[in-house]
Amino acid sequence: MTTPVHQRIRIDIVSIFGEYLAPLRLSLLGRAQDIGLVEIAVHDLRSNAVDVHRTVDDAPFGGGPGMVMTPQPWLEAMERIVELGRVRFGDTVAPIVLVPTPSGHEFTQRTARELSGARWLVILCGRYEGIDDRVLAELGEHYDLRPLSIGDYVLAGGEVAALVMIEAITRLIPGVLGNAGSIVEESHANGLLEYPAYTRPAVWRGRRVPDVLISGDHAKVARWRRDESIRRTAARRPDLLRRVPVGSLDAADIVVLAGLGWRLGADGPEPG
Ligand code: JCQ
Repeated sequence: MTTPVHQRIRIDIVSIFGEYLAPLRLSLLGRAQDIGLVEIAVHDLRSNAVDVHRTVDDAPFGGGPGMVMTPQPWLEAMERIVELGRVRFGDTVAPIVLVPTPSGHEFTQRTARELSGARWLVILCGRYEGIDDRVLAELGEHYDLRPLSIGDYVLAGGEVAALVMIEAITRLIPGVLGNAGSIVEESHANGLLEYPAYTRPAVWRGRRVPDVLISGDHAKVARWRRDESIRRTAARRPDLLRRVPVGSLDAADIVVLAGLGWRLGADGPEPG
């Protein structure tokens, strides 16, 4: 996997609760905007509503609880955003449109890595029971549209999921994190969870840091960390361990797995 070459990334966000996105100004991302690495604009969906009450939702056809977000303001918001973007980009760049939703494809580190190479993202934050599906049908015919889920739970709206995606994506852009050397993808880079980390003091409340970490034997440290990653993944995320490519496991890994009651099947590690 090569690191994409970077120009500034533009992110347009549509929401009815722009205040939810205030944390985007803070910390690393705030600084990334100050130095021009990242440009973020928040757009109020309601400014595209047509009626005096600025309505953006309505009862679902077919009945049932809750409200559905009405289609027209979304399309107008998108048209305005694309018009503004054209001023900046001309016709050379097309946006990737992200829609946070519990019904989306899984957003993973791989997704973040791919999207960290994009020039222009538009994120549509829905609320209530979701957005009228014709919006997705329409946008899907004109743009690279990605309904994405950050996990199997339901939030009150897409804003927090948008914050999660933006943080995961932008921290991979060179310069955004500050220390380029520490853009390690840690957990999930090698398909295993990260090994445990320790710092001083070497003894704290009677708990000693594992001796191997103070031994100065770098090969032993690397082996210990690898073993701990495997142990931790088996205990906490057996689903991930099953998907580790057989070719990425060495003889010592297979011994550790055996000690945990895992064997090597044709499709990868298997418990029992
Ligand atoms: C995202 N995992 C959960 C909630 C409807 C677009 O329609 C809706 C969006 C949301 C917000 O997203 C989530 C979510 N990943 O709840 C309901």
